[in-house]
Amino acid sequence: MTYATTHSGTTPGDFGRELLSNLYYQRGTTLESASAQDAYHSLALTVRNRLVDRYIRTAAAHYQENPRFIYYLSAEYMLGRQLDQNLLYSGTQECAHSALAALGLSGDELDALDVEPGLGNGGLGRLAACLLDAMATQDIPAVGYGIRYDYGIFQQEFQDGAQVEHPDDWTFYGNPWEFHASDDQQKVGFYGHTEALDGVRRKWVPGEIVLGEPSHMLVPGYGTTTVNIIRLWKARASPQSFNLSHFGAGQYGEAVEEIVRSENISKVLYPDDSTELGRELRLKQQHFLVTCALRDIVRRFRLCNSDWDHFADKVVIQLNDTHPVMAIAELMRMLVDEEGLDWDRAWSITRRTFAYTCHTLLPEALETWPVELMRRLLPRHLEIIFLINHLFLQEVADRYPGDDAKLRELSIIAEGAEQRVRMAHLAVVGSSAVNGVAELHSRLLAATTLHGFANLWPGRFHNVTNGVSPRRFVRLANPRLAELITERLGDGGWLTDLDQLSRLEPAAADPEFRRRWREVKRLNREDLAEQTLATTGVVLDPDALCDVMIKRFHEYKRQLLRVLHVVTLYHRIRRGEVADVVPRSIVFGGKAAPGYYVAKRIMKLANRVAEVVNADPAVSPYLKMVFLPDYNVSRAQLIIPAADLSEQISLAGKEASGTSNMKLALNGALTIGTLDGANVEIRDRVGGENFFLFGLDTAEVAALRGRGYRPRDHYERDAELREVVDAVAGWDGELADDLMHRDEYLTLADFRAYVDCQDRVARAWRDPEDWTRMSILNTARSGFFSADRTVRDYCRDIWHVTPVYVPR
Ligand code: NBX
Repeated sequence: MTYATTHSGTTPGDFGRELLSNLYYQRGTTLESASAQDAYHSLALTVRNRLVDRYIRTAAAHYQENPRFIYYLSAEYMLGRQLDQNLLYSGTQECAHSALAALGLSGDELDALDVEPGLGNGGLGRLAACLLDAMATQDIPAVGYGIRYDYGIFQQEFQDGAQVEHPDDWTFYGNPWEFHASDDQQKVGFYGHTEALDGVRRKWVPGEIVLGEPSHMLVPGYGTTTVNIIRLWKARASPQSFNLSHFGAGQYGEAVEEIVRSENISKVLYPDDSTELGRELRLKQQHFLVTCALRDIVRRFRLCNSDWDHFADKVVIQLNDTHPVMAIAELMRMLVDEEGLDWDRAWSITRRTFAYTCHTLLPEALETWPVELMRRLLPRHLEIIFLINHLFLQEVADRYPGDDAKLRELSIIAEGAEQRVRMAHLAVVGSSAVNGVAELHSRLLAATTLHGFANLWPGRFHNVTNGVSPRRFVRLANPRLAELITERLGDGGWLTDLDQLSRLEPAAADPEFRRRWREVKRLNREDLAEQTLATTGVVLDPDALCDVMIKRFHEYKRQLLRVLHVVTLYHRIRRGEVADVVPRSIVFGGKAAPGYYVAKRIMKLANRVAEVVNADPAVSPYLKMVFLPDYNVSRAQLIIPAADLSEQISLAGKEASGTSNMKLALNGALTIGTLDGANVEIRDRVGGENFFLFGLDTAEVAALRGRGYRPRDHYERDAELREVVDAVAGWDGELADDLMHRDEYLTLADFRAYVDCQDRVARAWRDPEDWTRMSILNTARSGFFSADRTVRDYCRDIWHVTPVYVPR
């Protein structure tokens, strides 16, 4: 076998024979009697087999080199579908295609059975997946740790325009991509009490033990031999938990009660919802993840090392937001209580081991846990956190003598009616590096949200601008564009060296290249139109400007502003004022947290407006609007290649980075956006003349709030806005009322600038040659937004990890 990525060296004959063998021995059937699931699983196993050999070699090379490893801890991963990825990364796309055809199997039909593991909410989870992809591609020794939720992010459906959530039982037919390793089970304690040992050492006697059972999926690098893994933990009750005597007495519910309680821990992914925090099960999940991961990390460390003083040289643990931050207390507990290290030595190891990424600026999104809940659930961890805090506050007091306000500001424990543990503070205190996810975000973090810490430890604060996988979001999502780029650049090297896209710049001036670029976009819009028709019944015009807003529903992201503009266009068209109107397809995608009342109302409004717009024959030639249900990674791969315009319209200072902005720009969409998150860096790179900028910046937002913001003034001053808000009032009085009187996210303040900017977009669209030129330049200048660059930045500034090359 050979392991080159684009050509596996396998023939279709070999591939077909292996598929038949898997059908026979793994599924116990034959081609004649195989179900579609049988065929799909056998195909998946055949592809997976191509990666196993590379994985074994990777593990051997890592064992031999004993390198410094990056362990990525994240409660969420949005991996996307595995079949398309693994066919590409194993270089078997073409031979699988031929083999399936020869066997009379439909590749498309089997592809449709590949279920995407939706183990995350949005950007944070997808970033984790992109970083794993980039680490493997750059031969960085890494393991991702997460939770194997039985139910991923809910599936979204609309009933009367309202979001309805359905459970996502993603492994219902089994998951051919994972390997179970019940031998590596870990025990995780909860509740109980603590007892004195010597000095600061104490013994935790848990009141309940749950087992963590790992399975892993392969994370192949592209164009290299390395295959890393992501290890996901599932909660299992011990075999003794089944209560036989209850069962014998016919009490079936009671018989399995303990099993259910234990196994609920990994039952379901929490939909991000700031209003619903404080739930015991969520804290249990976090502790479960970090305990299993840390024990596994220590097990791996001990394979090649024995001295704790080398731990922080061999292990770096990246905390993806605050969700895994309990790991800091758990590592201290292991080192002090179990291993008998003295506190200072344990603290030095711990602090050097961890690094923390923050993904927000919203103070309300910073996670805190009630002290009383933690005392009950994790009594020893709480004691440790109090001791960490005590020692930390002494340091603060030395630095700011007599400054009680400083102590209150920085303390890990928030005082109030109810004491709470501030997880972000614990993260900063217990880590050697803290980073934001875009330049503006990192700057604002240090200036506002974590200001006090940045003053205390300026050297600890970094920026690492997010990036996305060009393999998934260009090569897999947009094969037509990838082919055109490869043809122009001579080879596919750009897929692992995205800066090479800059060599496309001269092509922007080449009319023939522009024609082909447009042709690719047009075909992609046709694909989107076809899928849209099939899933929603809405007919899109593949020649219309494809105007896309895809992201989680949140007020700060201002989907409402997008809707206000659509209503503006609707009114203009109805009045016959079409001078500045070009045919547009408005495409929405995104889920709202089930408990997020306002986001759900905005969503319903969007669906209502779509209904009105699409039903009006006078408007249809100019405007169509569709809300594609159940936005996920696979849907993203369909929508992004078709997009001409990327809506990145959050209120300045609210979006940490955004990553759909990067995916869309890379695929040649022009951005209409505010100076927020990574939009700033996108604009710097693609050039202000190729970017539609509008709206208040962070300084203007602060100034406006300082003066006292009165949304009603905008309503009264702007007749067109008045008409729009009045129309909204007819559909949803509560939303209109909020806009007029509160408008927390300054939607009305940015309305005029946004609508005028959209008029500039329309005028630009009227010149296809110039639009195409700008589109090509957006792609050519977006190489910086590769997750490979992000990983290199982490390696250089934070991880200090170097590649280990795995022989072919
Ligand atoms: O992380 C997102 C930010 O909003 C984006 O600006 C950023 O680009 C992205 C990657 O850095 N945050 C995010 O997706 N958060 C969550 O999904 C989330 C999940 C659970 C939770 C809180 C937030 N409890």
